[in-house]
Amino acid sequence: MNRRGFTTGVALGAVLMASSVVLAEGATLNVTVKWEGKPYKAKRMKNMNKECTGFHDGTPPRVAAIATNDNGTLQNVFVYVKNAPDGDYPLPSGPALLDQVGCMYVPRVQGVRVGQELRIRNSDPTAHNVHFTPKKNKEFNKSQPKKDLVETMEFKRAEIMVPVKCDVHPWMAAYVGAMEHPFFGTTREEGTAKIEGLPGGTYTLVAWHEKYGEKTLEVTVATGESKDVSLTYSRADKK
Ligand SMILES: [Cu+2]
Repeated sequence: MNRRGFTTGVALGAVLMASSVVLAEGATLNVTVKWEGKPYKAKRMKNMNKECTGFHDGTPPRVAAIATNDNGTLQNVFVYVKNAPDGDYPLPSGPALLDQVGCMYVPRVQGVRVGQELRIRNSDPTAHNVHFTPKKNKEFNKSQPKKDLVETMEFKRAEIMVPVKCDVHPWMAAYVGAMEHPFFGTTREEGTAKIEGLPGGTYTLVAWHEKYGEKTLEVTVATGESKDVSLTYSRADKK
């Protein structure tokens, strides 16, 4: 390596180290999204066609829009810090994935970074049509006629949330949040999301659910602190 290349390498290493130090020293928010009341038992889908029902051993799956967990939490809630400071936050090293499995989107709700590659895969032996209907980004509408086909896209602007639908199967729905910063997460089977590397400060934490809308929480954290916070939804929140 020539002298110039070596210098560049050292400089780049220093920058990478500096950013990881900032992330390591930042605050952590351990977010739990609670569900108040009885667990929600979704009905089985009535409108799933025969071919797709066949991918589920002939029994249609439950409607996926509202899913509660046995530990009293709610799934598929996108949580994010609203007023995060501007920064040059590195993108994740790998792409995000929106899969189509059994004529359902997996995951149903997720966040990706602006400029991050989002792969859209058809894991079903049938045709899907992936249709993003954003307001601030460009519309994306592509058919995926065969199993294992992969399309890629990326968002140019931050947008919460971008609906995704399949023009072949009207029950299919997904929501993708495009974020300028890494301070977000989505609740799954544990009902929790971890936000790490947040600079100390006072923030508005926002929770978004497709049927129950938004909740907000003011949170103050110090650099290096790890804080447990929670937001609570109930049936009364239905939009
Ligand atoms: Cu489809």
